[in-house]
Amino acid sequence: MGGRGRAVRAIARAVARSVPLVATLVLVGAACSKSSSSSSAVTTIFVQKFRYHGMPTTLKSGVHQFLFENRESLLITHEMIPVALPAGKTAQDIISEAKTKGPDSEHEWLHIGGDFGAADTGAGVVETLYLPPGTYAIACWQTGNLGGGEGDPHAARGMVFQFTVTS
Ligand SMILES: [Cu+2]
Repeated sequence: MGGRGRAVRAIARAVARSVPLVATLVLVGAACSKSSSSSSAVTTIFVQKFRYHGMPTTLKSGVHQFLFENRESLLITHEMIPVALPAGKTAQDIISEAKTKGPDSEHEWLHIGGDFGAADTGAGVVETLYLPPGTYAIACWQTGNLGGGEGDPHAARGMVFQFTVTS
């Protein structure tokens, strides 16, 4: 597991240096094939038109690895920040708070994996998370508009996806 952890960090550094996505995908595959753990699948999640695609609504508790890709057609920065939803809260609460309080509303939510890096159009970021059972969401509080300029945080525009982790 330690070797794999180093590989994951190496991939994260490679992504940070904006190595082309194809190379990143090959590295992810190599890291995956060496692992004997059953919880090592890499789930690809991509964003298009301010919506997350490919994120399961239910996951088993454990270590999960996600490749978050920005597949917009125009230049923009997106992020995939995993947060825990307190009892009674839903993705709609994240959207509502982002609408009324703006980008700072991000800090109202418990960040379960820290602040993962953002991805510009054409790039990807690998996120490794330990997920205990519970209710979570991924969301984006970036404020750019497609092709340039600034606007409401993307969470206010609906870029939030809720999911459940079971034991
Ligand atoms: Cu975004």
